[in-house]
Amino acid sequence: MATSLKNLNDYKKEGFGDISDKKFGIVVADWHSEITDVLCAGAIETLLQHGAKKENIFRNTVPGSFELTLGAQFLALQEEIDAVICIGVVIKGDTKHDDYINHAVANGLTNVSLKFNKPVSFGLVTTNNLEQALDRAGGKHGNKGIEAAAAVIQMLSF
Ligand code: RBF
Repeated sequence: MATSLKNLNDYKKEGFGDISDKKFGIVVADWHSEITDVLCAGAIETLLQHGAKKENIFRNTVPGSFELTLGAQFLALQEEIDAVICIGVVIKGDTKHDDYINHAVANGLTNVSLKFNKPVSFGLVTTNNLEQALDRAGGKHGNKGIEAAAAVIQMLSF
């Protein structure tokens, strides 16, 4: 699995604190699961590399990216969860569904983060086609799941 996760070193690690006792919720959308699974693996690997314990990482699945917000809220509501990582892939189609979903998720996750005062990351890959999404899930543009995990780690030591 690790070999498929590229650009592992492309984010800044300065200021990352100890996360060995932190608990992480991950919400993964089932749409385009062949891609969201790779993004999620990148996020989990990053957490482990920075010292998180396997038993403190809780992965949950939602049907599609639109449901990421409620999934994030369910997790953020749990006192023991310190941060939430959200993973989805929305690919543009013939209609404007992508616009509605993407804006709803961006606004929704911002609201959850502010409401619960916890880091909630936006690991939503929004692309024009499948190839662009694959490029961002272990392809030439790295793995955006890694960045989504790195973002919450950094915010935990804000
Ligand atoms: N969910 C995704 O995570 N990625 C998509 O690319 C995606 N495309 C969709 C396209 C259409 C036309 C519709 C109606 C839904 C799509 N969904 C997608 C599912 C959406 O996030 C949500 O799960 C469903 O609308 C049910 O609330």
